[in-house]
Amino acid sequence: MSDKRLASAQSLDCAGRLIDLSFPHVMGVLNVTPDSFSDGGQFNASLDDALRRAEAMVAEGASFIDVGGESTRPGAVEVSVSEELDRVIPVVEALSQRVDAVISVDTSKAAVIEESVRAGAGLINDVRALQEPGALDAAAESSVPVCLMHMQGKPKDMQKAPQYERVIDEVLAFLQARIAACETAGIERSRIVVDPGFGFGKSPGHNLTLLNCLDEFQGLGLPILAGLSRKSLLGQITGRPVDQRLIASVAAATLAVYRGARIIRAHDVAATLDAVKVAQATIRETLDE
Ligand code: 7PJ
Repeated sequence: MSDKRLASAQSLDCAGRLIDLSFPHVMGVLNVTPDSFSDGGQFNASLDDALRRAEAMVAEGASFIDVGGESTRPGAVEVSVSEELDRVIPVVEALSQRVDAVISVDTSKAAVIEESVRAGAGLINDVRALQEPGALDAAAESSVPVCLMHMQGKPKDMQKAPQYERVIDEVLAFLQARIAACETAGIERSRIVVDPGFGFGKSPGHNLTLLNCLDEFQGLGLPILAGLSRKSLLGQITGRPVDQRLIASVAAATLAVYRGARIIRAHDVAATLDAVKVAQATIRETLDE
């Protein structure tokens, strides 16, 4: 098919697990920050909860589980390396042995990248696009793919006054520069995924332009990941609080896949996967199975 939306179909080798990108995948979100579990952060209960939650998301069809030990929500403060290691590594170790999915780690820190890959992670998802000290080399020395995300500013104040001349061009230029930096460091293009970073230093208008023009990112020739699940943009559009954004999240996921995203990062895996299948079937104008 000559459709431009299928031009970058390829596969990702995630520590031995092959992800076929000729169809879109869902990445389930697993936060392991202390406030994300009902016990208030007590270690064993957290680990158990994390495992159960991950297993449920895989049963719903998640191909990736994205483990995050640092909150990057607007206004969030940074955590120390040792704190992040303590939160993330036991979960990655347990999940990589017990869960039938690629374990992705949402981190920017070199030490967390190194230890996560050693513990069995199959993808590094960095909202800072490997710009922190040592992160590029740590990722290069591993053999797993990396997701490079665009962010303007830092989580602490990124939503205060986001500004762009032309948001698409600037996000594209940033990603191109980070792809070049990766290649120079020895990370081949076959290991790179890109993400415009919805909600990371962007106004509602910037986010909507990026979503509507997501297909322009296909010119990079790399798989596109999109994360819109429950984000404040959807609250601004619908007027709904974060716990009532499922339907808006599913609508946004559908649009993202229709515009070329291959991996959708989402909290609600089953619903998102159905949406992704509708978008994919529409792109192909046929059923895959
Ligand atoms: C994203 C992420 C995203 C990638 C978060 C939240 C904020 N990683 N980590 N893309 N968002 N690659 O889920 O609301 O959009 S944390």
